[in-house]
Amino acid sequence: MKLSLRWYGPDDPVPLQYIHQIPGVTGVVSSLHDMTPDAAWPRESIERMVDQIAHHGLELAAVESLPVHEDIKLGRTSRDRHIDNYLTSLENLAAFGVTTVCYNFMPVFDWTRTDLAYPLADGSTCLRYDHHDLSRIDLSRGTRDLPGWSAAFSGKALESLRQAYAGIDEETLWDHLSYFLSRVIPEAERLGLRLGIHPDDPPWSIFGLPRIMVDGDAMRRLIRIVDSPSNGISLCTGSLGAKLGNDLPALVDELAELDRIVFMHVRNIHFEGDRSFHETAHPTVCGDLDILAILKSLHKNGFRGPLRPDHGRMIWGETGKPGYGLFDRALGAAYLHGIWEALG
Ligand code: DNO
Repeated sequence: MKLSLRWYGPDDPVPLQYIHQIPGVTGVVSSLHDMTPDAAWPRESIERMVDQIAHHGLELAAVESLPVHEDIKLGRTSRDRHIDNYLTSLENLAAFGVTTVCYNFMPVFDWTRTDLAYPLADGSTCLRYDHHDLSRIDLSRGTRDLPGWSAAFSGKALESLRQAYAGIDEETLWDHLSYFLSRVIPEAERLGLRLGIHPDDPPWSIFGLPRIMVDGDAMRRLIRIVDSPSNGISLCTGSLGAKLGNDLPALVDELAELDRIVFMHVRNIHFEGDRSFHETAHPTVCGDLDILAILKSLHKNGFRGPLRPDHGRMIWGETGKPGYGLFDRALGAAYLHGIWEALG
């Protein structure tokens, strides 16, 4: 596997130089964060990103993410234009040696939490989700009260998006995903790229919006839509693991054997109750997911893709982007590297 860290580009408070100093880390995963999903990614911008990363002795191990325009998820008539842009971006990425691209198909909201600095007994803070707290958030004035999304949507903009989704149930969303994949995957295959869908985080409906990438059955259905090694999964243990009943070591074993895991996000969580959890440090002993068993499943099946420690806590007084500070993710990377080395 290729041990990597997420890097948010030149504005990330964690510099590439520090990432390069973490033992075993050979790459970063990144994106062009100043692009909007309306336009194709220009070659010059991709080249600049790749060069900057290479300049610090690292490789761009995956693009996370190449966002899917909302009109594609909504199945609007403009979707073909946006898919054309997507194909141009893929072609431009392939021209600079990118092989792995992560995306998601979550309506309106990407990952969502109700607390970005939940205090733990040891004085560190972490990300927490509680469905009861989420359901009490009033969206009529936009996302100002939704942690991490405060500036994203005005009340009006959000209302019109929610109305657009009112007629879209899970099956319709699957249709829209199938349409997208049937156009994009053959091109990706031709370009030597592997696309990996990120599971929905959390893996259940929020704010009445449909969410479909929630469990093993959804992953199995996804890979059958277009049967190609380019149609894969960015398997995030913390996202899928939040749903009780998702047996991660078994699922990872099954999907890795089929060679459909193209990218791994590894993090641990502690269940608090029904649709309620908080994130913990990465080791198995710190949370409710068996991280060692998950890595064993990957190793057994010869996983060679990028793998990154996902969200860390804030420790040692660090401040920064919630989930994406340096210290706890670096500890996570060292832990994952150690396991991999021990597996031989
Ligand atoms: C959260 C991340 C997600 C992920 C996207 C992929 O920390 O895992 O934001 O990048 O869902 O499209």
